[in-house]
Amino acid sequence: MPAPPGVGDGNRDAGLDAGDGGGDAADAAPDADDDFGFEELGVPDAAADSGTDSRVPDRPDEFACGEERWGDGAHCDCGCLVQDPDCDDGEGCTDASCQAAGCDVRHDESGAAIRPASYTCDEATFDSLDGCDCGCGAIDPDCIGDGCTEPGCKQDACQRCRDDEGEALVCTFACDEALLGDGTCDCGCGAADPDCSDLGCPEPGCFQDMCERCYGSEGELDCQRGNCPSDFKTNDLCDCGCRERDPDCIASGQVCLEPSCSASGCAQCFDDAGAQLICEGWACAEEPGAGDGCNCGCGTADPDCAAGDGCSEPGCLANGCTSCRTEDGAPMSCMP
Ligand SMILES: [Ca+2]
Ligand SMILES: [Ca+2]
Ligand SMILES: [Ca+2]
Ligand SMILES: [Ca+2]
Repeated sequence: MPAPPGVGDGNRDAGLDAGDGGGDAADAAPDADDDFGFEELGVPDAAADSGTDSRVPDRPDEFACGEERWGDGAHCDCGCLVQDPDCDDGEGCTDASCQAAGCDVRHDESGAAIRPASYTCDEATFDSLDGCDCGCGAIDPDCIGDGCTEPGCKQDACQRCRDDEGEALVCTFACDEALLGDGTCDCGCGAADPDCSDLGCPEPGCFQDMCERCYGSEGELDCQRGNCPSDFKTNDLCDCGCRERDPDCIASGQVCLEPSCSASGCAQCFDDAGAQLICEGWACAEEPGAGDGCNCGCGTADPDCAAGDGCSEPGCLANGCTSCRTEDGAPMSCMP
């Protein structure tokens, strides 16, 4: 199915892919054959690091660039006296003001970022703590752990986005910019379309009566109600994939409207035909929906449970449960 003009122009993906590459570089950091010898610097083994990315070693004192530049997961910082774990294996360089393949941000002897000639946005926006500027031809060091350079690109970290003529774009609007304010209410684009007069919805896959065109993460969708059970807004379970917000999801903060979507916090998940799917977060050894009875307390609902029966929170008890577990996941009686 071809992507519609509004969605999936590849920019977002391209940027994310680049970020992945940076993260992968962390694998290379603890290598024993590294030029700088992490062992000599007393950098603890990556496995002992308790940070969010356990592969990134602690920042050595010798690292001459801003501490947020070390192992940010996206940008290879060069000229920092110590090899940045974000640099791919064999790329980057460490001498002040050096230049090498793979460098995303170069730094001078003071550790300050050097603005490259390829940076096309106003120079005052470069590394000035004024927010992450995207689409500037080169990375703005204000972007930490994300950010993209191609004109028209958009990523979560971007605070200002631009097209190839330098005109401002709405970073959070994932559909074609031309759809903003064109007189037709576009929904599911990640940001509100003024054509919807506040009666549309921004979440990918969402539907409201006002919507005239609807988009999901893969492209345009029919503008129509989802196929969840008719009581999904009042059944006390967070239903996901229903195209409309379920008030039951407010407690979990979950907004997962696109059919077949799944996220932690979803108690029940549905596809576009209304068939129930296994949500993320299933925590029991039994297979959900395997026909082996209604397993309760498994983190998400077991489709084997009859409508209105069963429960998903560990430690819960409900009608129809054939197996139950404690808050710690241990088996327990289903008798109240
Ligand atoms: Ca970095
Ligand atoms: Ca900036
Ligand atoms: Ca529109
Ligand atoms: Ca519900």
